[in-house]
Amino acid sequence: MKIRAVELIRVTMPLVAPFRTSFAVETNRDVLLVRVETAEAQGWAECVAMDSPLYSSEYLDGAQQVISDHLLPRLFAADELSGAAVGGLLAPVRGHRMAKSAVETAVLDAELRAMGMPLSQYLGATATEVVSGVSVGIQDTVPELLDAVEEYLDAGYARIKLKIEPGWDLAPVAAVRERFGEDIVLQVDANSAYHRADARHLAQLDTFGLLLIEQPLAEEDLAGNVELAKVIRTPICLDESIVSAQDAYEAIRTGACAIVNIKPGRVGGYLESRRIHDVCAAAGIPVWAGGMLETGIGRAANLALAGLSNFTLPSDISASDRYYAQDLTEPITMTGGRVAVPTGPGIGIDPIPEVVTELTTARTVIQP
Ligand code: NPQ
Ligand code: MG
Repeated sequence: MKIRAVELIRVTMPLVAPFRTSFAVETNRDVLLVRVETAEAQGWAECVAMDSPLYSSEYLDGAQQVISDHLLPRLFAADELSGAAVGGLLAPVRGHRMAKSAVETAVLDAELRAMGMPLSQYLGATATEVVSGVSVGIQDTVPELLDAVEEYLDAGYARIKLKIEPGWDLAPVAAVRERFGEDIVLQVDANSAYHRADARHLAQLDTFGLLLIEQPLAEEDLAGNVELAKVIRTPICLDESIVSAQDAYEAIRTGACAIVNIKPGRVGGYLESRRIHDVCAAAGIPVWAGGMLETGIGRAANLALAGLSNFTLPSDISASDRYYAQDLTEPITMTGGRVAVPTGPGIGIDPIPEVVTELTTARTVIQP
């Protein structure tokens, strides 16, 4: 396989409601789509970096520049390109995993479409549907939070994740438990908003029967989680801290986490995601599929991955309408708390050209 051209498309997606986390309030999701053209097929992927480097150090303009100036030239220079070869070709470039993931996924999608093979099959997924959870942003008041949670439970979501930060943690969690009872599956995500010194405070969450607490401490503070785990009983799950299979191995070995959230963008792609899945499976550590407010393009690919056997906890893969009134693809839907794994070749879904055109803010074509 050889690449003929790559198109980089920037799209702005209005969110159905602002999404507030401990690091930002988003009202629009800026997205970078990567379209790879080969003689046999085209492949699509979505770069999950945010417009600002607030979730992690990557951001969209930076990712786009790395893709055009540093990643694509290395792929153009290769004689026989395949999805599996991309990782090795891009390895000399340090970091920039979200950029690498988008490029690798688009190449893989083109290859699999040409072969007629679904990504789920290529990755070794066995499930045909994935348990769907929802991530609920920080609200201005507890009553507003309760309304939001009620709406998602009524819609059928199988698990609720509350975003937390200092000042928005014990009271909202207590109120949700009080209102909806012990039976709802509930977890929290701090996006690195706490410090080691908050251990005693976080231990107060133990009374609420949470499935897990996600990324309580700074990305770099693996050892802090080992200390925290001695003080709290709620299982610690890492998101931002795990950017490779090596990290996952180290975090598990040292006791920094009991659960891992896998986001392909964060770790450099679907193949590294599978390696993390395998490392965790071998260690008896459950994993689940995270989300980065993807459009249907990224969401479809995440579903393929989430079909692997050690994805045993509910995902952050919600329906399209959780975030977007109009998705770039046919909407991904949730019924009975589950979302279907796509069955078509490659990522199994196509962007709707008119919708992409309407929401596009910039596009460039890069050729060998
Ligand atoms: C998480 N996602 O698990 C992330 C963080 C996150 C669904 O909670 C724009 C782009 C806004 C990416 C907000 C969920 C975002 C974003 C939050 C990612 O930590
Ligand atoms: Mg998270």
